[in-house]
Amino acid sequence: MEAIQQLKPKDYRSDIPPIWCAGCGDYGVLASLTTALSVNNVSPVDTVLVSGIGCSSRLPYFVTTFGMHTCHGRSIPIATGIKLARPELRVIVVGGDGDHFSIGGGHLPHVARKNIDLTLIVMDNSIYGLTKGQASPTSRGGMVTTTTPHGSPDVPLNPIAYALVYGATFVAQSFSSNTKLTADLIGQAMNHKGFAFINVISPCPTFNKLDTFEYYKPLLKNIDDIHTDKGDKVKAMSLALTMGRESAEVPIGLFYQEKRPSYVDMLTAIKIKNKGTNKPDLEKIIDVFRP
Ligand SMILES: Cc1ncc(C[n+]2csc(CCOP(=O)(O)OP(=O)(O)O)c2C)c(N)n1
Ligand code: SF4
Repeated sequence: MEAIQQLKPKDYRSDIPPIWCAGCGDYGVLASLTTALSVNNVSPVDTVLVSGIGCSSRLPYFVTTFGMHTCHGRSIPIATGIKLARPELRVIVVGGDGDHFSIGGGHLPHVARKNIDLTLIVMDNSIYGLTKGQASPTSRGGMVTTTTPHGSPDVPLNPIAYALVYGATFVAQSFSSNTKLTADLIGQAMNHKGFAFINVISPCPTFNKLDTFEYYKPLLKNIDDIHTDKGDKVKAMSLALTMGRESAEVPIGLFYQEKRPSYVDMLTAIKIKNKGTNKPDLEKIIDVFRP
């Protein structure tokens, strides 16, 4: 990647102003992302932000990197294609809990277990914001929404446990107004080899009147105070299962990190091993998808 003169966070902001509601948690994620890009001296022209559809998925418009606003629930396969065709690019996926745990939920297990070199930032507001307040997979049991007028009968999905069980090699959680922690985690995730998942609890004050800033603030707990061995997956899972959002404490920080060859590393190793043999040439197969 080309070396660039260190840009300031504001230099990563495009001239398109966000159209999120006043007080939306997504502003904190945008601020954290531009800080992380600046601190890590990321070149905007070597970076692609890929999103699906949702309020949160508008984020690529507000940043000067390349961006793709794709289809609801399909940002992960599109981002995977970009990374395989252009492994030298940094690929960051952003979107909502609906995008990634509902319609796109089928992609998360596979991007995690294959350890594809992407950073996924979920802006988790436990509601469908863009479509005005339907229940999402992380909505609490009993929550009244436009699609659950009698209260949601469903058990909410646990994003951290989900990412851990499918083999993600970097799993973290943050809170949108804690921009210092969120920027730090995004930086670590971008520098991680393989698939990195960050669930950022990002309140939607317009349509979710339960999961508010005021509700969460007293519950948030720095995970480093109780969990220091980030390679201990059993402890990470136990924390994820016992400290959910409706419990007394909600841990934020890095839950788990593992070193495992990334998908791009594995493909490169196969290409080297098979060079000059009669095995199919992976480069030629991938070439079909290159512009
Ligand atoms: C295939 C398809 N199905 C449904 C929709 C309608 N739709 C757009 S965004 C959305 C959910 C948005 O919720 P989320 O992904 O959590 O993002 P948020 O708006 O809360 O940031 C839905 C159902 C769509 N655009 N495309
Ligand atoms: S509807 Fe909710 S998620 Fe969407 S911009 Fe407004 S506050 Fe944010």
